[in-house]
Amino acid sequence: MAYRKGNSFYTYGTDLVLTGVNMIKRLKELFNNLFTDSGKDDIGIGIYGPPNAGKSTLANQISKDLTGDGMSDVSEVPHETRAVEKKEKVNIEAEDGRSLEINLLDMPGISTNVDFKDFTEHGLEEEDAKGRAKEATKGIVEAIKYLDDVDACLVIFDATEDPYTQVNVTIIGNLEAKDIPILVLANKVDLEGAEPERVRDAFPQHPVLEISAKEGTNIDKLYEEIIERLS
Ligand SMILES: Nc1nc2c(ncn2[C@@H]2O[C@H](COP(=O)(O)OP(=O)(O)OP(=O)(O)O)[C@@H](O)[C@H]2O)c(=O)[nH]1
Ligand SMILES: [Mg+2]
Repeated sequence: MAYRKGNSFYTYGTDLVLTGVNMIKRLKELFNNLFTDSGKDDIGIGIYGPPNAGKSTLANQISKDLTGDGMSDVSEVPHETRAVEKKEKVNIEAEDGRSLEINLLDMPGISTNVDFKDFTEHGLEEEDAKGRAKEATKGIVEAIKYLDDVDACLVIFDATEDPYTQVNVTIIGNLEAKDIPILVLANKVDLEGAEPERVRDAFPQHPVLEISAKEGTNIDKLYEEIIERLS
């Protein structure tokens, strides 16, 4: 069963690389004060990553495949998911007959700062953009709090983008510090510019699976890996 291996308490201190304004202080406190042992039985698998990496597309792909229903809205506008989306009792089966019941948690995208101008660029009115930015900031805090409740994580990156970002390194670093099992997913390999090997090079300490959440590529392999590595 995929439970946290340690109950350690980490002071992440000055190395926390988020660089936003007041949010940074808040994020530091959250990371530093997460308790680990929740004593629950369900296996919670969180989908973490930066905005637009394809977390919700993947959550929908898995949820539709295994339950018949979708679970999240998908959009090219960043921070579409601004509150944690849950799908409970999703039964994953491997080809050899092994199975695992999980609660799937689609997280808001983690970012260092949220600028409402990122949304006006996508055509939102200024007032709506400011509201979205506020909600997105809350969503990031919620996603970090949920580190307390997840037993394992899928960390998903857009393989067409530079994997060596502060956000990506911070996500991975904090999951490692809390001994949460990780499977890294290099997504969007259907796109011509995808370079999944760069994701592998950036995080050689973790297994990396190449997927296209949109097209469902390697999703069966993902089920095998979840059962193999995260259960
Ligand atoms: N080509 C391609 N596009 C993808 C893939 N996965 C997601 N996308 C697109 O990437 C954009 C963002 O997808 P989402 O699933 O909303 O991303 P997210 O990580 O949930 O984003 P936030 O909720 O904003 O953090 C959408 O336009 C998707 O259609 C993929 O495997 N291939
Ligand atoms: Mg989303």
